[in-house]
Amino acid sequence: MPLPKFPDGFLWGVSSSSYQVEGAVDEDGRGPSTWDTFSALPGKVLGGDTGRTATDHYHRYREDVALMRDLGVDVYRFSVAWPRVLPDGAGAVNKAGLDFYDRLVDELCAAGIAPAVTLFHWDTPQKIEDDGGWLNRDTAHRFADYAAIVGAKLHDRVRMWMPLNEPMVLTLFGYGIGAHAPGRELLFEALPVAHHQLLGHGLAVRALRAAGATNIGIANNHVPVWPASESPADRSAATLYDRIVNDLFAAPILTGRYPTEELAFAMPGPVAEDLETISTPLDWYGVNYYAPSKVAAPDANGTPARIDGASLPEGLPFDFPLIEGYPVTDYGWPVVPDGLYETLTTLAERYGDRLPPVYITEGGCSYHDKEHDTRRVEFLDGHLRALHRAVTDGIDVRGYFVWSIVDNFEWAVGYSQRFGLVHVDFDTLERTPKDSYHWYRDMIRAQR
Ligand code: IFM
Repeated sequence: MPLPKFPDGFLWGVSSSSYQVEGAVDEDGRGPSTWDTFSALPGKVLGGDTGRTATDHYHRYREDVALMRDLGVDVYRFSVAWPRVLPDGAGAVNKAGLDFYDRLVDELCAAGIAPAVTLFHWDTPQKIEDDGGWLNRDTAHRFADYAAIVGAKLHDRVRMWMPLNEPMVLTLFGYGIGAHAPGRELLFEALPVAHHQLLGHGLAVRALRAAGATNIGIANNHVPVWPASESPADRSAATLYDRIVNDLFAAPILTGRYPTEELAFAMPGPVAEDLETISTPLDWYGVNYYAPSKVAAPDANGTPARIDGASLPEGLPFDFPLIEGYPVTDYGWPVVPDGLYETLTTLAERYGDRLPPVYITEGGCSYHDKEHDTRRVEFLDGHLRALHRAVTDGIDVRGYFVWSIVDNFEWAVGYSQRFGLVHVDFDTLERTPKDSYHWYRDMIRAQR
């Protein structure tokens, strides 16, 4: 059955990020990022994979833009690598690095594709990390300086801006449990990382506007949190997790407040003043949705919690039992299209008219099929039907971006997971569109 019609003007897009696709990590003056450092450490990334070559998008961007043009997307969301523009994170601009994005934006515009720019998708300049990284308040100001530089160069052609991608992941996985760069295991001591990213976001929104940029949002990931049981212990663990993964990153931006007094108290100040900057009004709000999480209180026997099959450090007040009764992707994530509907209705309930128009800035799945990825087609079809229900119920959603246009470097699991509409042979770098690419192309045509 064809998908129901989405509202006129609904944007169809695809997403990627710099470290996951670009490669060329030491070309044309790019400085090192935390992901170069982290992925070079033995045992940090599955198979010892790194983003050194990735999909070689830095050299093959014309081929990738041509694939997107033939796909018929309205918009391409990509990220600018901070260490490509400012090799030390601050100071002298690396013109060759900035020129790469200038050429990419021109190529997209010539293909009739609107550029949507993320300024930070986790590849912190190593020098910034050496100076304290996101635990250091000064990083928020350096980030805003960088935003001003990119804004000044590209604002005349970029259609959508998002300073940050998924600040929750950098906070929890990067600084909380050490599964991502920079590999710190600070548990709750990582909370200042959330505050400094949020402050950096607010400062960057203002810097972008001052540079002439318009249409600014954020790409925040949201997770429906399901308590493992009705027991008070499981319910309270789930509520705490929900506050941390969802509201901690949405409430300050949308309401100018932290979701709980305890969280506000854990943040470095001046918190009230910073919240005014953080809640600088946005033009839209981006939601990345993949799957719900089931949350329980920690195991009474002290068995360490596990997530996605990996052990978590001791001392966390949650455990993550498997969600059963749903198909799973090849990454083991449950396929729950209704979770997208739940995410959107929860956001609308919690934030009401403070929630600006929404874009789904990421949605997708990892399957290993090279060409005939029927399961990805079913995944996308199901999620778009759930999204349509939310739109019909009155939630103002204005676009959907598939993660991702091509298979790419999937962080701590390297090249073992494939999220692309286009298969990449990581030996030859040959691109082969999958069935889902053709399905998405036909669906977009039918929507017009
Ligand atoms: O690959 C990531 C992306 O970088 C951020 N959102 C989730 C994707 C799939 O894990």
